[in-house]
Amino acid sequence: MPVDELPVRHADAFADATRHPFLTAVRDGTIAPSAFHTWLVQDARFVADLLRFQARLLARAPRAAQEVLARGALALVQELDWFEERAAARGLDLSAPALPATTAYANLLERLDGADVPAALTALWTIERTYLDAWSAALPGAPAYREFVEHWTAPGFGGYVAGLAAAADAVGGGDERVFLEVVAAEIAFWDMAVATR
Ligand code: HMH
Repeated sequence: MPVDELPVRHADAFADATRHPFLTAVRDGTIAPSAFHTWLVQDARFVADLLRFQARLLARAPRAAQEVLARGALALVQELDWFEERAAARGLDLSAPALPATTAYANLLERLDGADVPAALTALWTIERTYLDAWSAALPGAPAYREFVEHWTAPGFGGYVAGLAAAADAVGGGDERVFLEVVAAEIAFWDMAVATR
């Protein structure tokens, strides 16, 4: 099925990943600073893990998917610089150890390295589509967090997500099990941040 049908078909799970209390608290400015800091440090690790997954997927993707994957990989490299700047501005140590949800998500990505290309593209699209919808729920965002909300709600990011959908659909993606595994990992990631006090 087209990947865009997956969030419709699994609306409850998708809502848990994209309408999480973390995001409403970022919108309202009521997020505990420690929870936000945990998210920031752990997400920088996740992006490094995602870059590894995406580079490997690029290496085995069909010609038609190469450009969107290569552009996305470059965006992740630049995002790692951006995370370093944001962390330094807040005095955060990005070398802090991975928490269990981050490690579990990294393990899922490693398992997906071994999945076929349609499944891996479906996973990558799900990863990015959940972030697009999640941060859209936090719009406009409290001033202290607005730059993060803007980062994942910018028009260019929406265009990237649409490009990934086209790439996944072109190879017959739309695996529901993969979608639900990624959505569960996203929920666990927000839960991890909120659990930090
Ligand atoms: C947990 N999911 C998580 N972090 C991200 N940065 C993205 C998705 C989007 O790249």
